[in-house]
Amino acid sequence: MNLKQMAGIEAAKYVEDGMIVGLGTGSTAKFMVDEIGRRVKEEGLTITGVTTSKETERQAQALGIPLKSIDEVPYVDLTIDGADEISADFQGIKGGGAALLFEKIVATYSKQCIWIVDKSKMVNKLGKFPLPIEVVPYGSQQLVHLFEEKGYAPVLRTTPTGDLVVTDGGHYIIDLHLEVIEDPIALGTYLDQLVGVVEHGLFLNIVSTVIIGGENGPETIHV
Ligand code: ABF
Repeated sequence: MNLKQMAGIEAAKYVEDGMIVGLGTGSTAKFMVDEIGRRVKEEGLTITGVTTSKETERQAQALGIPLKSIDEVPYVDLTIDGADEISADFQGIKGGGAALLFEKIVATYSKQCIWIVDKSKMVNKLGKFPLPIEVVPYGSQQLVHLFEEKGYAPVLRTTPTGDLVVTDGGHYIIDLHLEVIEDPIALGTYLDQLVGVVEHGLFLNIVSTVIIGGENGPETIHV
């Protein structure tokens, strides 16, 4: 079995009847959503899904998972999502899939967050994975210049055909190549106050459980 699939299936076991469940985005989350769809169809699992991207919305709809928007539910019981990097102290970088804004919104209103990964995502310190920053298109070049002056090696994210990536929220993504982030809290605070930055991919003090797919089976860590 694919290690991402293993983590996705293991995480789906935490979903119980009646839950409002945040459904993440990315290749690992896809396996989780497929498993929840199987349980809905085969076991009669009754949940309400809240998706984190149009991509996941399409997948969940095709599987017959009942959906509501984040603004139609009082809260989310459990959000299950992927991650790009998880540090030794369980901070995360997300946004490789350009869905970080809606992912962070749904995670923020979730009682519990589970991240599902394979072991390649587990690192000592964050930063090897380029840090995604979601920015308003108007002024994005000014932010690129600002990040260049900071030595953050910014790159406006483009599609394989060279067009600028536009997120579900209508924004651009600037990826920062930092190599190592010594103080994610301080960096997050700095990024939060920049005019034109909508959100960043540092997911700090958010996750409650990490499930890692591995050759010897899934490893579950309660943070
Ligand atoms: C999503 O999961 C994104 O935030 C992140 O980029 C992605 C991880 O990608 P994958 O599961 O495809 O490795 O939540």
